[in-house]
Parts: sequence; C-alpha cells; structure tokens
Amino acid sequence: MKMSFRWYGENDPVSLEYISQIPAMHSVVSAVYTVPVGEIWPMEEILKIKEQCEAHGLVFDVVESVPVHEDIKLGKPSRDKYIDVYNQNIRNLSSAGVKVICYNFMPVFDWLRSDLSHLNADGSTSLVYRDKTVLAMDPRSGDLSLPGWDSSYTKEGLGALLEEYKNVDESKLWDNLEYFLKAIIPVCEECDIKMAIHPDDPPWGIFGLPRIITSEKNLDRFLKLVDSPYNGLTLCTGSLGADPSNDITAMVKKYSAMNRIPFMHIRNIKFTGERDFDETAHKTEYGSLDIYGIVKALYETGFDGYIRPDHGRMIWGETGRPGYGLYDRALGAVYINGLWEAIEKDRKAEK
Ligand SMILES: [Mn+2]
Repeated sequence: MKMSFRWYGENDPVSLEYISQIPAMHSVVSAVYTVPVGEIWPMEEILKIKEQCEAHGLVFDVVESVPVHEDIKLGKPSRDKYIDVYNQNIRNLSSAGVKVICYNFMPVFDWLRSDLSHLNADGSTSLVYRDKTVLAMDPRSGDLSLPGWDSSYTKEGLGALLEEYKNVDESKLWDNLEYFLKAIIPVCEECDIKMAIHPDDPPWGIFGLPRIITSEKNLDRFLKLVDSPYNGLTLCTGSLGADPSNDITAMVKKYSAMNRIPFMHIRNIKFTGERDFDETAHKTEYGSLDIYGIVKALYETGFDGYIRPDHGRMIWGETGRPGYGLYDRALGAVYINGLWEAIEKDRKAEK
C-alpha cells in the first residue's frame, strides 16, 4: 500500500512542503491544470510536477485526472482525434514515471453537491448532498449555481451539449466507453500504466443524463469490457457508498482480490435521508461506512496499489478548496495508516 495525497499544483494553498510533513506520505496525485480538455500535456509541464515533488521527497506517480473529451463520451466522429491525444498523454505520463491514471466517464457534470460548507455542530464544515436541492436546479436556465462545478460552458454551449446527450442513453454510453477502452488499454499495457475509472458521484443519473459507473453489477460489466489488469477501478468509498445498496466492504474485497483496484479513495459519509448524505471525518463511528472493514479487506487481499484520503472537512479555521484542506485529509491518512499497522501486526502475530 502506498499512501498518497492530492495536490492541485502551484495554486493549491496546501504546499508540497506541508504534504511531505504528513507521516508516511509517499505519492502525490496531481495533473497538468493549464491545458484544455482534449489537448496534449507538454512534457515540460509533466516533468516540472515530477521535479517539484521529488524536491520534497515525494513521488509523482498518480494522475487525477486526465479528462475524457465529451466527444468521446458522445461517440462523435471526432472522438478518434481525441483518443489519439489521450494515448499521447498516456505515453508522455508513462515516460515521466506515472503508474496510474484516474479518470471518469460522467457526461457533462463531474461530482455534484448541494452545499460545500455545511456547518456541523462542532463548528467544522462539510460537503453535503441533498437530492431535492440539486434536482430543483435547472442546468438549462443559465444561472446554474452548482457548487464546485466551474465550467467554461456558456448558457448556449451547455444547452447544446445537453441537447446532444438526448441521443445517448445508458446503452449508448456503455458502447462509447467500450470503444474508448479498446483504443487506450493496449497503449497502457505497452506503457505499464494502469487506468482507474472513478465511480459516478453520486452514483445515479441526474438531469436526465446517464450514469453507469454506479454499482457492483455495472462494475462487473465494466471490468469485462476489456479484461486486463490495466483496465481498473478507482474505488471511491464515498462515491459508491452514497447508494446504501452498494456493500463497499464486499466490493473492495472482491475487486482487490481480482487485482483490479490500482487506486483507492477512502472517505466516510453519513446517510441523512434517502439520497441525502453528509461527508464526515474518516473514522468509522462518524459515518455509515465501515472504514476499518474496508482497510482490513485491502490488507487481507494483499493490496499494493495507491490509497488517498479523499475529501476532508474544513477544521481548525482552515480555508481553501472545499473538501481539499490539509488538516482533515492529513488526519484521514494517519488514521488509515494506523488501521493498516494494527491489522498487519495482528495478522503477523497470529502466524
Ligand atoms: Mn473520490
């Protein structure tokens, strides 16, 4: 297991120096943020991140994310051009030592929340999701104020894109994902770089757009599209866990035993209603997910991939990018490492 931490580059208020001071921190999860979707990441930009990380004793070997162009998800004729670019990015990242690429296949919108700074009883703030609040928003209205979703789309551009997706149902989205995977996984095998798809967050369709990376049944289907260890999962406990019918501990055990989880995102959430949840501190007792059971499942299946503490609360007066402060994520990393050490020593003592 290699512990990792997301870093948003030079504009991130959390510095690499601070990240390197978190006990047992190994890898940095980052990306080139200056290049628009569908263009090649310049080698010098990639190497700059690598050198910055190495100057702080950290390794840049996980990328989150290389975004997938909408034309690929829509299955338009121009997708081949964007897939060529994607493959070039895989080659460039591989030559800089990157081992895992996280990405998602969600149409138009990335993760969705109704509030990014919900005030908790202890004075900390969390990201929360209230289904009614999100559904009350109309993405076609032009005054879409989805928290955290900053897009360069104009009202007209977004409207046109949503119109194009009217022809893409779940079955078409599966076809388009399969086409994409069949074109990139051979390059990944050649480059020894593992693709790790991030589940849809939350794991159900919103605004009439299809979402397919949502459940065990669909993850089984996904892994069979290209049956290769290079076609893997970012198993994000908080994203999949937002659907109570997903048994996260069982899914971790199953897919880790199959060696199909190159990257784990670990965070806890607490259900507050049907399709409503709060993001909480990592420790098991604060949420609805069994973080101990999840880490134990990883240990027992010989997990040797990357783990990062996913979102944290804002605590101790910290301000910055919601979900991505230093303090609570650092506590999450230390908690996960503590669980790992305890489980490992227990198992070794039994032998
Ligand atoms: Mn995640």
